[in-house]
Amino acid sequence: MTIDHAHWAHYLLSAVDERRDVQAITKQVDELSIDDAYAIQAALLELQLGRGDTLAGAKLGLTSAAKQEQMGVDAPVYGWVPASTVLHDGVAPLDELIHPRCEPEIVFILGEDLAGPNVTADDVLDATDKVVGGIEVIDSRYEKFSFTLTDVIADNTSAARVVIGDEGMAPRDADLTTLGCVFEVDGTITGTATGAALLGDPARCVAMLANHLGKHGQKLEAGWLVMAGAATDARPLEPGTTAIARYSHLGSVTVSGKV
Ligand code: OOG
Ligand code: MG
Repeated sequence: MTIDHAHWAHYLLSAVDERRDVQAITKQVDELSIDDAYAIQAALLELQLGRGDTLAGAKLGLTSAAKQEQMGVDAPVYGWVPASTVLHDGVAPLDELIHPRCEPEIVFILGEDLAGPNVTADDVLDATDKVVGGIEVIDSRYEKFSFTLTDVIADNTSAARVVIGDEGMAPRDADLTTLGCVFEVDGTITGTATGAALLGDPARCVAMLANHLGKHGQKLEAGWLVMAGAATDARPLEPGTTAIARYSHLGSVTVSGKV
């Protein structure tokens, strides 16, 4: 069966615009390949850029055992970060979101382009200007926040909003594998992790993303932010919820949910 990429991109964008969850694509087609899923994701990004958005960066998802187990998907995924999704005040507009969740992120701010193939973790550190803490707000467009690998790829890996911390460090100022994070939601610690939870090394995750983009003739660009993926599971972001990610070396980042 031929998959109509533009159709499914419009389907997902209207779910965002109308703030409603929709049935997973794989419940409606016989087969959705990984290539088709990335083609839908690309068509969705084109629609967003066509509305005047720009690209602020890129992201990985499902790079930790915690996230893969929570979502029941066993492979990393790659997506885009439109500039309109970067929150500058740490306040997530819940009236624009469907059923958001929040999760801590180690974020690379690139000083140089990174183009695959053969990008290594060391190359990533060389190209990185700083490493900062962040919190991503994810918001699957699918019913019950439930999806298969290819569904979540098509849906730009549930990307919705992101808060970037204003402290940070040079990429080699501390070992990223032992960098610690304590995630606290409304005063309760819901998860703790170190950078090594991200496929052994967050920089390796970013290298995988650069190599993935290289296969499509694309690259990570200087000035972009790149999220390596959450190291703990995600938690609901509800009205009045405040989540804090406290990092060793990277300071703290806060997001709160507001209607
Ligand atoms: C998919 C997005 C995963 C991460 O950091 O693992 C992600 C999801 O869990 O909805 O952004
Ligand atoms: Mg994430």
